[in-house]
Amino acid sequence: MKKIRLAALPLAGTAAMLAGCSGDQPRRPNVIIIYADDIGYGDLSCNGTAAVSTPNVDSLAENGIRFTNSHTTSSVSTPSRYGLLTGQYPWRKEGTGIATGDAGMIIRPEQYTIADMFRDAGYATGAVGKWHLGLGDRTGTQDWNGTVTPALADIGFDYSYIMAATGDRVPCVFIENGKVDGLDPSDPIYVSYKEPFEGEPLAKDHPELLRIHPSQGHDQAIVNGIPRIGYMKGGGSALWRDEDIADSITVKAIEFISRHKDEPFFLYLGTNDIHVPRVPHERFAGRSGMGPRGDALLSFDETVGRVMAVIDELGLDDNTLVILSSDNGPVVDDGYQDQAWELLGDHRPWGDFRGGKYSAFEAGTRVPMIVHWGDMFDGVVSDALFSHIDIFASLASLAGAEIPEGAAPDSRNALDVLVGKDGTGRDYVIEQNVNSTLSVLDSEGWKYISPSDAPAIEFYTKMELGNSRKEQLYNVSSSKYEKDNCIEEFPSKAEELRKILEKETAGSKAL
Ligand code: NG6
Ligand code: CA
Repeated sequence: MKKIRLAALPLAGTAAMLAGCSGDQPRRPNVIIIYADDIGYGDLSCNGTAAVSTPNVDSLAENGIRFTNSHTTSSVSTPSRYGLLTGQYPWRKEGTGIATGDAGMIIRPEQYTIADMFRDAGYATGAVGKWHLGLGDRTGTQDWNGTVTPALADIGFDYSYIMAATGDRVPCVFIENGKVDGLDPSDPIYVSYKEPFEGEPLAKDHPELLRIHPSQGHDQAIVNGIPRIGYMKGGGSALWRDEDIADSITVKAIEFISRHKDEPFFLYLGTNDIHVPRVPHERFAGRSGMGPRGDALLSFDETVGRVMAVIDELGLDDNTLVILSSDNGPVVDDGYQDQAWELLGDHRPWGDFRGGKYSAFEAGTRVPMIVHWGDMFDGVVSDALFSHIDIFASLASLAGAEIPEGAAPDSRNALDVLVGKDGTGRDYVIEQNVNSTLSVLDSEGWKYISPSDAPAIEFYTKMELGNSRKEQLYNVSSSKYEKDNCIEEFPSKAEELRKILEKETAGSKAL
C-alpha cells in the first residue's frame, strides 16, 4: 500500500473538486457516514494491531485518508451520536446517557441537526441502522403499534429504517419511517422497561431457554433465545433475526443510495456490528478464529464492501464522500458469554492505547476513521487532531450550507482536515467517559483527565474507566499508553489544560 504522510499530499485534485462544489459542477457530493458500533482503533487491519483481516475497510484506507488521531465526543453510544448529529457536546445536555429502548426522543424537533442541514441544502436524507437516541415524545409512551412520533422525519431525515436502541435492548424490531416493519396488527407489540409482562418467560428464571448466556445484566426478555435488556411481548412477525440484522441494514442502505442516485444524498449508516449480542450471519460463523466478536468484524467489513460496490456500480464513486468511523472504543466482554476474551489471542482492539469503551483513557474515544472520495486520496495517513463534533460544520461547508444562528454550537469547520489539506487540526479535543469525567487532549499529545470519584475499573468488562480522585496528566505522543501520571512534573501544562476545560464547561447545564 502506498502511504503518504499528509505533508506530501498533492492538493490540486482536492482544490479542483472543492471548487466544483461551489458552482462549476451541477452536483454537490453525496455524503455517507458509516458509523460502526464499538469498533476499536485496533480492530481494523489497516491500523496495524488486528489479528483479523478487514480487506474492504483496508481498501477504503488504501484509496483514502486514514486518520490516527480522530475522536468521538464520548466513550459510549448515545452521547457520542448526539454530538455527531447535533454539533453540541453531549455533556452540555442532560439525558444524553446510554438510552433505553423506550426513551423519548433526545434530540427534540426544534433542535437543528446535521440532517436538517443537508435537507435544507437540497439533499435527500436517510438514517439506516442503529439509532439509540430515543423516539417519541416521552419515555415509555410510544405507540409501537401505530406511528411513533416525533421520529426521525421531525429532525431532518426524509427516510429512516432503524433499530430503536441496540441489539441487546427491546424492542427487537426495525422501525421504518416511524412504523414497526412487518408488524401483524393481530399480534400487537408491547414494550416496558419497568415491569415484565405476565406469562412471558424471563432470562433470569429460564436459562434453559437461552442459546447465549449473559455474563452481566441482560436477564430480562428472551427474544430469539437471546436474553435482552427490557421487557417485550408480541410483535412476532416483526422480530428481527439477529443473524440477519447486518443484511437488513445493508440492503436498506443500498436501496436508499439507489433511489437517490440522481440527486445529492446524505446517508447516516449506523451498523449493529460489532455491538453485543454478537450474532453475525451463519456465513461468518467461525471464520475469524476469534469467535463471535471477530466474526462480527468480518460482517462489518462485508457491509462496507457491499455499500462501496454499489457506489461504484452506480457511477457515484467520484462524487461520494464516505466517512467511516465508530461511536466509541472497543470492549471485549460486554455482558454476554461469547468467549471474546478466551479467543482474543494477539488481537489488540484498542491498538496501542489504554482503556476502551466507557473509558477516559485514549482507547475510549480515539477511534478508527477513514475518509474516502473517489480516487482523490491515495493511501494518505493523517495525524491531524480531529473531533467528530466538527463533522457537522465541516460537512455544512462541503454542502455549501449555512448553519442557522445558535445551531451546532460546538462544531467548527474542519473540512480542510477531512480532505487532507490540513495535517494539524484542532488545538485540543474534549473527551467524555461513561461517568462524564472530562478530559482534554491537545495537539502536542498532552492529556489532562479531571478528577472523579467514579470507579477506576468496571469489574465485569474489566475495562479501566480512567477515573481517579487525583488529576491526571499524560503525554500520548511520547507514550500512547497513559501509564505514568506526570502532573507533578508539569504543573503548568496541567493548569493550561484545566483552564481550557473550565472555560469550555462554564455555564454548562448538564455537569
Ligand atoms: C451497558 C450494557 C452493555 C451495552 C452498553 C451500551 C449491561 C450489563 N451492559 O449498560 O451491554 O449495551 O450499555 O453500549 O447491561 S453502547 O455502545 O450502546 O453505548
Ligand atoms: Ca457503541
